[in-house]
Amino acid sequence: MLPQPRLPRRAGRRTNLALLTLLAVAAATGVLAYGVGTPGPARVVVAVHGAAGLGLLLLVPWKTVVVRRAWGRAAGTRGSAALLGVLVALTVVSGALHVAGLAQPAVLQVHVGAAVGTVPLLVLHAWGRRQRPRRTDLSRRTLLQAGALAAGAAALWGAGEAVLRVAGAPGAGRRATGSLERGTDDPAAMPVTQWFTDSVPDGAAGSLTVVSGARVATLTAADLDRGDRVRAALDCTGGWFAVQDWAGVRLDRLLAELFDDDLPGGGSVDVVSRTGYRRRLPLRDAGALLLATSAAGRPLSAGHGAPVRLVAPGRRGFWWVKWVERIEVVDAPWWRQPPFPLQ
Ligand SMILES: Nc1nc2c(c(=O)[nH]1)N[C@H]1C(S)=C(S)[C@@H](COP(=O)(O)O)O[C@H]1N2
Ligand SMILES: [Mo]
Repeated sequence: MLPQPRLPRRAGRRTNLALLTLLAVAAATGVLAYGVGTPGPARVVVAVHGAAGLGLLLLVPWKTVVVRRAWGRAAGTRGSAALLGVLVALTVVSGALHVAGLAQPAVLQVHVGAAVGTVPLLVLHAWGRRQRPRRTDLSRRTLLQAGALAAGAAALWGAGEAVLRVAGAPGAGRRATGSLERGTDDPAAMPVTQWFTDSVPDGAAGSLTVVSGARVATLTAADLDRGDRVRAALDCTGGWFAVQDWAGVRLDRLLAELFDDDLPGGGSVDVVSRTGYRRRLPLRDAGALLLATSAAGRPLSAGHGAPVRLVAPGRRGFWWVKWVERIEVVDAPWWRQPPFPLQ
């Protein structure tokens, strides 16, 4: 029998709470990273996500002691605890590979898959070892330690970024969202991606129906070639982006023409695909949205949404509805929809 390491129980408790906090921050910023598309906020979210993940590494020496001490007593939960450890390690390693720009695009799917698998195991693991809050949790000493951990995590993240730059890793040129460039100004080289279970529809597209209240207009794709242009990045949560010159008609302009400027001040607009895939956006954003029929001067390909797709600058790719068949002005607020598409 090995002698028990003579550590105060508190040390293990603080390590575990710190790990739980970092994992919670990593999970929250991971979900948030899918939602943000504008460079400023995206940079912050992605940096905090990276630092939280790397911060886990700083706690490995302490966690090793905690695990060694508990291993003998935890026969019943060893299997799930070990699996949790493996999944967390896999999440961190695949995240680092993604950041380095290696093994794309599969490595980001591994990262997200392993992270999602971690959640139920972590909840069970932490619940089985739940702790009452203590007054010392907010002591000066604890706060200083938390600050030191945060500073260490930030330093590790900064060092990682510097190494990528010096090494000239493919990931050094990432966008603020973390995505890598693929197919800018060359739509044929841009990946064709669906969100979840959707697929490229076959058969010819019909007309486009635009609805506001009782009024209905029916258009063909040719009606949308108005020469409105925008240069914008399509940035997929799968980890790539491409900047294109998109052309078609601005949504505010089209709606004003069709409905003689008689539009509600608030409300939203539902953009629905031929496949049933849909997103709801605030009507006040219509001036920044484009119904695009071409990219880089060429008509859209079938995979990229022909004959017409939504271009939503500053929003992640899942907002850029392809194969648009119906546009409807509705009173409901834009957030009354699932936060991510369901198909
Ligand atoms: N109808 C429909 N539109 C869609 C999707 C989808 O699955 N179905 N996927 C979205 C996602 S997640 C992205 S990243 C872009 C990808 O566009 P691309 O295939 O032209 O590159 O389309 C968006 N529009
Ligand atoms: Mo995407």
